[in-house]
Amino acid sequence: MPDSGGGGPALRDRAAAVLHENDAGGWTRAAPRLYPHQWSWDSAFIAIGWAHLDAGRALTELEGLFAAQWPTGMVPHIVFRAGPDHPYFPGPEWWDVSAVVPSLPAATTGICQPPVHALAVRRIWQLTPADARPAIRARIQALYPRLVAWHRYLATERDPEASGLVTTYHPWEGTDNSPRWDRALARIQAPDPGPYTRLDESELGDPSQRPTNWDYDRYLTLVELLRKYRYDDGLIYQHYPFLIKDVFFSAVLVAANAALLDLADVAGASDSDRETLAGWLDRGRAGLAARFDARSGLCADYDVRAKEDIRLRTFATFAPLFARTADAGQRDVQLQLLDSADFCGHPGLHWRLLPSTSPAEPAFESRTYWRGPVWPVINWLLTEALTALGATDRAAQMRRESLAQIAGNGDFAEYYEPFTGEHLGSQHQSWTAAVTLDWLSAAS
Ligand code: 2M8
Repeated sequence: MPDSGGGGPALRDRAAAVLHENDAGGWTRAAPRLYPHQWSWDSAFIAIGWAHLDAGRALTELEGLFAAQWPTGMVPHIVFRAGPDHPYFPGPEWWDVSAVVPSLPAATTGICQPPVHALAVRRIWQLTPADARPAIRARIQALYPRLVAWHRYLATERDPEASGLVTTYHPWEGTDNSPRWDRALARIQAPDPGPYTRLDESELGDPSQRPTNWDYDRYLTLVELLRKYRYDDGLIYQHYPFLIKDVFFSAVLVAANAALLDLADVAGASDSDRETLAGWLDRGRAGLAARFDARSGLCADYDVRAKEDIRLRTFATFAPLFARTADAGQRDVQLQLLDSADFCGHPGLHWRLLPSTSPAEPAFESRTYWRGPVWPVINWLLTEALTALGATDRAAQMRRESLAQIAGNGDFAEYYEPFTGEHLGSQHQSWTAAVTLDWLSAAS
């Protein structure tokens, strides 16, 4: 009998049903109502879920996303695919991308999200049945150059210093209202995006879980500035106020470069691509090592504009683990920190899972989005990393507790209150269902 974390086969069926329910025909809504379009890193996790049901459908998810890749190589954070019956704020008019990139098949935003996509392609290939391999291999070969171009964009335009660290331009490039961005947002001069009406608060029914209007004023002001600089990375680097060397984003890129190297034979990658990927991988690891403090065990983001470290205890602290560090010293210090009272060893936690912000941080808020709650996708990335690092017992425990947390009720919540385990945010969140499918199969 598979260890299904308390959910049994029924949990698998329910997770699969969420993906089918959110399937809009070749692409999957991130959530049925709150997030009705195609989101970039959601799609990558979603493809991992689809891979357990249908490898071809999984690849279609990514092919559709990469069809909206920009000429720079950037994969946009949202592809606006849902029609007018599915409102979302802010919509395409706020980004006005067609003025700059007229050739795209659909409207998109002008920023990006962590590059989980190569991890998804590797999982799809691992799960492809033998008889489907020739067809799937051909499709991976076609997609591979686009993945390399995406990583090249991150390694060059988003890292003009060649530091190995990706510069992010906006809180929406992953973890919206994380306290990691508070000081940088507070420095934005005269934020005034003009009048706007948010939809998320009424959609969710509990505004206290969402970013505040103070946050949204700044998010939208940043969008206006990006539009003003016509999404030109050079101009943004010269003039724009929000530039962060994001260690979590950078760690995902390291893991994704390793995944592309793993796929190199399948994809028939050239020697030059292999060399380039290996170079980015080494540089990424060195960049993270430079942000790591062996005494505290913390890995810190860096605010390029303010020239200051962002020393906060959040999930991003564990960037070296997420990047599957090859340095045993870093690994051991971080594994200890992970189970310390500041993180998973906090006595009040309902499950021993990594919260988005440490309960010991003054900015911690247990019910508010990226300021405290547990996010299954982050814990999925961590279980993958722990497994790769040989901490297999800890990974298995995290997987079991994650499944138990999700199985508590059939809603596949977006995020979870760390002390009570309460299910929060959107329901039927696609990426929660997707990682459930992956964890269940690992447990069998
Ligand atoms: C959240 O972000 C969107 C904006 O992109 C929002 O708050 O409206 C974040 O959790 C983000 O990481 C995620 O990709 C997105 C869709 O699940 O929702």
